[in-house]
Amino acid sequence: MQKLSGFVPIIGAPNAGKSTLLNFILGQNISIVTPKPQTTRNRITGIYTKDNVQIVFVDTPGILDPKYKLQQFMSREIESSVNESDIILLVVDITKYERQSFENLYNKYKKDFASHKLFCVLNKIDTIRKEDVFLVIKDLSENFKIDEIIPVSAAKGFNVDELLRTIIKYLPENEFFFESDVLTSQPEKFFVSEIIRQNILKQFNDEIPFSVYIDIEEFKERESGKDYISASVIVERESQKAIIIGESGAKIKKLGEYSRRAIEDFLGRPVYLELFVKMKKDWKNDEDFLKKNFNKFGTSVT
Ligand SMILES: Nc1nc2c(ncn2[C@@H]2O[C@H](COP(=O)(O)OP(=O)(O)OP(=O)(O)O)[C@@H](O)[C@H]2O)c(=O)[nH]1
Ligand SMILES: [Mg+2]
Repeated sequence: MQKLSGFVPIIGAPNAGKSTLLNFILGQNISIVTPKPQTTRNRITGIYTKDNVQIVFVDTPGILDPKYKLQQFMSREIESSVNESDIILLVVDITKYERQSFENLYNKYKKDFASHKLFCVLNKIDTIRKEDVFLVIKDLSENFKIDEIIPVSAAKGFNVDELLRTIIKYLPENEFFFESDVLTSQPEKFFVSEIIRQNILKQFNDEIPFSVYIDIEEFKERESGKDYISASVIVERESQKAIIIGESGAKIKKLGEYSRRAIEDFLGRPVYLELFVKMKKDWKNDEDFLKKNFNKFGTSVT
């Protein structure tokens, strides 16, 4: 049978449910999800292979107007993913749909949308009435050039099979880009750093999760005994160090325990995790730091 395959970036506003959708399609939590916007920072490849079909999904950070350098780097992840795509999935949180904000977002990528197939995925339909879903579909189809509009619930998995069937209809004939059993092109190190960041997003509030960069300094697989992982939690101000550490080290201890358990679940083997807290002043605006570190663990698409 002729093989069909293509690149399908998943883009949309922060918190729309892009990573949830990718995880549901793959049946594995490869992209971290939290209730906080700006959870995803890098593009993350998730490869769906079935029979003669391979869809290379690329989860991306939420679309925003960059206010600091880290956000510029995050925005470039979206641009490069969109450039290399066959079909673009624009995910919209239907509960927040509003014509004007959709139009602003649409205009930002208008050129890319005009030169690619565009699907609008209306997510979170589990939380609103059917009549309201139809109203949004009507508004979008009357006012924007969109190839397909597909309502889903990524969290519950409603209608995701229909989304997959429709993507497959549009896929070009192509050889596969990856071996059939490969799920992602990011290395284990990247996922380890993301799991620690996810636990920081869960345990800390305000600016802390957004001020943190996780560096995996050592990752040693050991034939006998547990793997050894040492990671630095890099903050941007001295005062944030004490917050991460907590009274008598209580906070960092909890962070270490929760992260270790989640890393062990992900890797399927026991690990020894050591965490250090370091400060790199204002790293979010430090071009050199970001150039060196932002894509350190290899998040390029191929
Ligand atoms: N009710 C409901 N909640 C959802 C659905 N999909 C995602 N969510 C929730 O929405 C929140 C954000 O989900 P994410 O998948 O992290 O969203 P994202 O678009 O990847 O966000 P960023 O990475 O920050 O851009 C989480 O709390 C999810 O559980 C859905 O279909 N229904
Ligand atoms: Mg995300």
